[in-house]
Amino acid sequence: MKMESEVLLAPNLTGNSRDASPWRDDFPALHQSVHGKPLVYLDNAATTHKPDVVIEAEAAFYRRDNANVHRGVHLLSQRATDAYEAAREKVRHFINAASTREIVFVRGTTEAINLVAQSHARPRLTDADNIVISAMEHHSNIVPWQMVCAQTGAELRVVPVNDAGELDMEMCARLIGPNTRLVAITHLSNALGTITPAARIIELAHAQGVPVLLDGAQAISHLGVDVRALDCDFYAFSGHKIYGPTGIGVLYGKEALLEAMPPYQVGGDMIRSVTFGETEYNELPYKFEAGTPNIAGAIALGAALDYVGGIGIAAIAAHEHDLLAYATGLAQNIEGLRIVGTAQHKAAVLSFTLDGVHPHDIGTILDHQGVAIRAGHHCAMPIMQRFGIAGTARASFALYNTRAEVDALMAGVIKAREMFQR
Ligand code: 7TS
Repeated sequence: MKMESEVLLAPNLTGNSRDASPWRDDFPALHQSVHGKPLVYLDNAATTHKPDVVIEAEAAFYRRDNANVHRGVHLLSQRATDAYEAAREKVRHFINAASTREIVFVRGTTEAINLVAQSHARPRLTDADNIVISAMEHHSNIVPWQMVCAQTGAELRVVPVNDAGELDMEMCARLIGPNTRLVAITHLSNALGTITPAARIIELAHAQGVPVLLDGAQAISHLGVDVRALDCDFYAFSGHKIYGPTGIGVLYGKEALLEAMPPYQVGGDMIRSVTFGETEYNELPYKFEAGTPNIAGAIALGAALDYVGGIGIAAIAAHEHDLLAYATGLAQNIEGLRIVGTAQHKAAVLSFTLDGVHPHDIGTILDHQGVAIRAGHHCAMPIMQRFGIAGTARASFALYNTRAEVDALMAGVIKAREMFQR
């Protein structure tokens, strides 16, 4: 009799042509063993690996151009400034913003959202107002709003999700009212993989004159993001989730909104003139970039966006869609496995529980098979509470993953179940 794992994995042993990623060799860190097994990296929602072009771009800056930006008359400073500003243009182009004045370099999604909460929302909020978020937000898109609500007495309203992990759009329409000052919603859920109906949410909010922030931490590397087509007011993402470095990210904001906002942090590089009597702030986007920025990080993020743009998000999305569909099909055949997040529109994330096996045990057993996943609440505790669970095991896909890696994941899951059923 065949073992269940053999039956499950049989389709792939034929050497399916889709079982490959033409981009895999671009990523040096993927070619290693962990615990004596080839690394299968399926924790891409936490952070992606970096291609050589990104690593080289960062190293080249330090080897050749290293200098501070926007201040030196010397050649290296001019080269550093040119490269930093060229990276800003690459970001603008990648998300189709109207102007580089709308592209603020920050540390990442978390900082971008805090900036909007404190600089845009806080001065506008009273105890009669509210902010609308959803039940499937990452803590980074919950806690900044909780804090600004505590500071102002405003109410935090939460759009519920259904059992599939889809937003309740009827409730969404009802919760956005005349006293709503901002809607802040994820574009793609890190915990469930749900793609939210961002365009529809923006339409609903704009009908009431309410601006919308999209948390694009996950969406940026999986969906094509066109901020002008979406007509979102703010868009936040992190470089490290789109094959770029950690410590660099982007806040996009419509120029008129950014113009009306006070600086978030103050100090060097964001001023035009200072006397002890008063300070005149610099123009956009520098008003929001206090202190020496992550110059090398921005340049390397630019290289990452060039890399992704060169492949094309459509090709990446098709590859990842194939992996997710393949993984979902296999997962549905594993006894005791429950997929958490079964929205009609999903990308790149397979979250699941396994009867009788704690997610951390799944993660540990998989790690010993060389398979890296994340286990736990994924910094989205409220959505775990919504599903009545403490956490899930989560596999998340990137452009370099293969069907063979999905097979390794499923073989590990079956092994975990067999170990715990004994
Ligand atoms: N928003 C979403 C939807 C995220 O997935 C994350 C990080 C953040 C915000 C915060 O991004 P940061 O770069 O500022 O930290 N998500 C995850 C994750 O799913 N596993 O580790 C980090």
